[in-house]
Amino acid sequence: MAIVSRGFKGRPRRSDSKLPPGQYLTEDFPVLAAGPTPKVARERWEFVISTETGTRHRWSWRDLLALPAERPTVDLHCVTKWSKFDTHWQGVSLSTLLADVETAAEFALVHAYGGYTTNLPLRDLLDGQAWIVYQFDGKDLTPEHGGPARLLVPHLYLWKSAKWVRGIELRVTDKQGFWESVGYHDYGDPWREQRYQGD
Ligand SMILES: Nc1nc2c(c(=O)[nH]1)N[C@H]1C(S)=C(S)[C@@H](COP(=O)(O)O)O[C@H]1N2
Ligand SMILES: [Mo]
Repeated sequence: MAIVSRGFKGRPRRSDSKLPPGQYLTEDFPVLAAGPTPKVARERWEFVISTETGTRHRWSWRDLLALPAERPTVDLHCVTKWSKFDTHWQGVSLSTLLADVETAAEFALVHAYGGYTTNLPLRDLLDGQAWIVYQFDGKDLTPEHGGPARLLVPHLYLWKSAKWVRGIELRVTDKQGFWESVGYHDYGDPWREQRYQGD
C-alpha cells in the first residue's frame, strides 16, 4: 500500500518533480544583467512588434495597461542553475498582442532597451506561454528586474525573458541574440538541459 503524504519526510515532494535537471532551488530573486540598468520613463515607453513585411504594431504604456491583464504564477529557471518556484506576475499575454498581427514568420528576435537581444521560435510566444509583464508580487516591476516591463517566457531558460523589453522582430530566418551568439542554446529548454549550442 502506498502512503501518499506531503509532509511524510518533512519536505514537499513536489520540489523534486518541479526542478529541472542540474538546477537548485532558491528563495530569493537574484538580479542578472549583462550591462547597466536602462532608465525607461513610462511616458516614452513603447512596445513594437514588426513583421517580415515591415508592418509595425505599436503600443504605448497606456495602450498596454488598457489590454486584458493576466496573472500567471510560474517557475523560473536560470541557466546559472538557480530555480525559483511559484513567482507571481501581472501582464498581457503575447497571444493577445499577436492576435491581429499577420505574419508568415517562424522566428522572433526580442529587443530590449539597452541593446540586449534574444531569439526564440515564434510558436513559443503563442498559446498563453509568454507575457509582457509589468508587475511582480503585486507591485510595479522594479528596474533591476526589468521594469517598466519585461518579457516572461517561463518554459525556457530565463535569459530568453528579456528585461526592459521594447519590441519583437518577427523573422522568416532565425537570428541569434546576445547570449546565443556567444554559445548559449538557440532554444534553451530547461527540462532537456539545453544550456549551450550542441546540448
Ligand atoms: N535586457 C536584458 N534582459 C535580460 C538579461 C540582460 O542582461 N539584459 N539577462 C537575462 C538573464 S541571463 C537572466 S537569468 C534574467 C535575470 O532576470 P532577473 O535579473 O530578474 O533575475 O534576465 C534575462 N533578461
Ligand atoms: Mo541567466
